[in-house]
Amino acid sequence: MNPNEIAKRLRQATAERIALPAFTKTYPDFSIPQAYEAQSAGLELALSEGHTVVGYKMGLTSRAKQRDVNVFEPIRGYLLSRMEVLKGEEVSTQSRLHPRVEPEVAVVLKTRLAGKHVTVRDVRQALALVAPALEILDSRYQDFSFKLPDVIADNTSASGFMLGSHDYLDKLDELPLMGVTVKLNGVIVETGAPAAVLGDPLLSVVELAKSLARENKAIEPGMVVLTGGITTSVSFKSGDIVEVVWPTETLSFRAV
Ligand code: OOG
Ligand code: MG
Repeated sequence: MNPNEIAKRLRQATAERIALPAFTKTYPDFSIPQAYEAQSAGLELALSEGHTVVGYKMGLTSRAKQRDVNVFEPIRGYLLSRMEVLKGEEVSTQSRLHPRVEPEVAVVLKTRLAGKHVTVRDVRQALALVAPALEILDSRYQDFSFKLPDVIADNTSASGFMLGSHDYLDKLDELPLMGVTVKLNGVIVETGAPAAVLGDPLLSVVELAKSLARENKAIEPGMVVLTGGITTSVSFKSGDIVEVVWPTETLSFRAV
């Protein structure tokens, strides 16, 4: 399978809101390296359309998420500026296929983080901000059903993200066991803590740096990194009120 062709079909599925069957159904040999090539080709398409990269995301870094999609290996994707949803903004379901939301910890770096030998200490030194966050997912595949190469090619289902305004940089030791809940129309539907993400979400940043190093890329200063869903993702539809409740801040939106 040609990575450019895959990227184009995923782009079209996003634009026309028509879900695709997973590529691995037709091409069982679709490999992980080919999938990252397709992801890069998709990024090139986005850049050629004038979009800009504002960061990266890790996925499938918690057991809950791995079970969610039956894929048991962390993956990486990129974040575009247009994906950011500001606090108070509504989230469109019209422009998405089958959106879901999940609570995450986000970090912003002040210095470059590169190479395959990055440690948690390096990550701590590079941190500018540690923020409560949520991610909006939208798989471009039918029934949200895919295998590892499919979801990598599909930029790990990335569709949106919201960052809180609180900074947990001086609470790094407490962060792993800080509770978070997800409420749908006022009802708690998921509860979790950042420790679900590899024991400490900063380890997810280490994994990201290592994964990028394989492509001679780095996490650049100012970039946002989503460290991965803490709980199972929650589907939402137009009219729903979604709240991700952190100890000091609630991130919420109305879906329209
Ligand atoms: C795959 C994306 C995974 C995460 O945080 O684990 C992800 C999916 O669930 O569609 O973003
Ligand atoms: Mg996620």
